[in-house]
Amino acid sequence: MADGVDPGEDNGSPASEAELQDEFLHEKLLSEQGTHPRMRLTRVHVRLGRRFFSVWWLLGIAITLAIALVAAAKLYFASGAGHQFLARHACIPLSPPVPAGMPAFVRWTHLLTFFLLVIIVRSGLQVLADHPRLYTKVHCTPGREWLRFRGPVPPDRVWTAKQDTITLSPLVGLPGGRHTIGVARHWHFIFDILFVLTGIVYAAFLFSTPWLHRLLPTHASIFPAAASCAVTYLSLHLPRGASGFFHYDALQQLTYFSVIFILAPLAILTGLAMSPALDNRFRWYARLFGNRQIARSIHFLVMVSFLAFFIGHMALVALTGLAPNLNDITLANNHNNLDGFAIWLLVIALVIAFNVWAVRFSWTHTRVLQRVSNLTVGRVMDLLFDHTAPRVEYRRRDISPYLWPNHARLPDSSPEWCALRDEDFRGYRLKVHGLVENPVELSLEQLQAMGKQQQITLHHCIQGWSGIAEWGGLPFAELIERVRPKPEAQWVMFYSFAAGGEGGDRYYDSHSIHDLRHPQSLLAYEMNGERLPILHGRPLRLRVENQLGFKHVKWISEIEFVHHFSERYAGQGGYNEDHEFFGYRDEI
Ligand SMILES: Nc1nc2c(c(=O)[nH]1)N[C@H]1C(S)=C(S)[C@@H](COP(=O)(O)O)O[C@H]1N2
Ligand SMILES: [Mo]
Repeated sequence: MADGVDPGEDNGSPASEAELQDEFLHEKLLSEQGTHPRMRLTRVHVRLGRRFFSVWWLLGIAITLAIALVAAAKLYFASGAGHQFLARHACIPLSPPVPAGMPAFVRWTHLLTFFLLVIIVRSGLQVLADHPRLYTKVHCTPGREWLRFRGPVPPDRVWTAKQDTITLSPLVGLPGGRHTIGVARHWHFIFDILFVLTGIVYAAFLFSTPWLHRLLPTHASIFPAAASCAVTYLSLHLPRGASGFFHYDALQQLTYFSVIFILAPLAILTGLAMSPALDNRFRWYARLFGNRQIARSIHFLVMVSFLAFFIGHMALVALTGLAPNLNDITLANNHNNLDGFAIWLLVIALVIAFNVWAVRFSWTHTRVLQRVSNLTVGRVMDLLFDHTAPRVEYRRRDISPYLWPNHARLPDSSPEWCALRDEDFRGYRLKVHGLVENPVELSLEQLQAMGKQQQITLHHCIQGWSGIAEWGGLPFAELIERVRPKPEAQWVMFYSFAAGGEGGDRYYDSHSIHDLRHPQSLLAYEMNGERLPILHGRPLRLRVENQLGFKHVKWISEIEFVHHFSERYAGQGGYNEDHEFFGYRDEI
């Protein structure tokens, strides 16, 4: 180790990569599965006012409503007024005729999108399971969520966000089995990139062919026509002349238009609105949706809409002529044979096989997945966010009434930290060493004397919750100036007094010097105008506002300047990167 200091010395020897993979597979997969509850539909509750209701009630209400709607539509359909309306506004066909047969780009992107969305939705559910609550306020106060997938937060003890996670069956979540947001995010983001690329290819073709006119509503008459379709469908009729998918009816056209031009972009835009780098640079962005948690809720509701669309779409494909419809979307003909059906079955089988493989691969080749993600998703983040120094600040009255505490372990199993705590951190010395000209050991008083900055900022946890707090501390740039990094120093390691997990290594993480020079990168010793609470990192913690929360090391014991983070421990950049396979940079 550089300068003869072994950052792992007080926590046993650093684990090798192979050991970590092993430990993860056998120990964690099996043990943690038992400690977090499995998601159950019976535990899903919505809040109305102050009370939470089971979603089964909602389902009951929805079914009742649907029956009432069908009854009303049937009455209207049979009435004179209904008759007139339906005659005046024909449901079919609105889209102009184009040469028969689906173009190849539609057929291929359609299949590909289906495949990609299966992965995106399954891994997205896995991400949601890591913080199974949805909010309308950016604060995430327990009890104020509008939807939750597990019981209330226990009021009588410290309850960390990590404890709050649930697990999913591998049938539902990718990878499923245990809570693992790190692995899920790799699938989610790699496939997001493929989804966006598919969308770009699709759009390029769409806008250069007459096919566009089948989707783009160009006349206001589409709305009464779509209403006419809705009455027809709701009264359990099929529009006359419904020839499957050669001629879109008005409602069909509007629905496809909405899925492609509203839902898909909204999924991407609300996904981006959860990024700390984006939110903390451009306040207006998350505000487009209200706030970051509303964006997260919309992101979830978009997924629900995709699922609802999928079900309705499949039902109508089947009802309006399964065989010709499937021929149309696969082979561009509407013959009445089973060729298209066979292809469709094959596609389903391939998608299932891929998912089975993906679940296995997630646990047998987790490092490979992480590396692929670092090389793709990481590069995209470089491109999008490398130059965005965070700068958004909130007002005092925006401060969250509650900030989730989050950690696997408090530092109270470190005798060193306990001794310091017992004498109120008077003997605390922050060691700053490694590739620097001027290694130092600084007391809290010395750190405070070096400068103080206060900032009210939004914290983004990788799990999904957020919160606003005021932080006071030393701008990291001041420390950089003091210790004078050598030219080869590019990264800085932060080591905590607290263990990262049940056994072994202490918590640590790394940041590029570039990020640490941002004006909002702080070594914080105050929170909300008071001494930093023990729960939130006393005596010293990090704030690096363009990065996710797990990179804000709490209870800092020492700081080491290195050439590259790969020189430490398993080499992925931090405790979570090594043990939980997180990305080494997470600005989204
Ligand atoms: N030492 C240590 N620091 C840590 C963690 C941890 O487990 N150990 N958790 C991180 C995570 S995941 C988050 S979201 C933030 C939470 O900070 P808070 O508890 O002050 O809200 O701390 C980060 N710092
Ligand atoms: Mo976190």
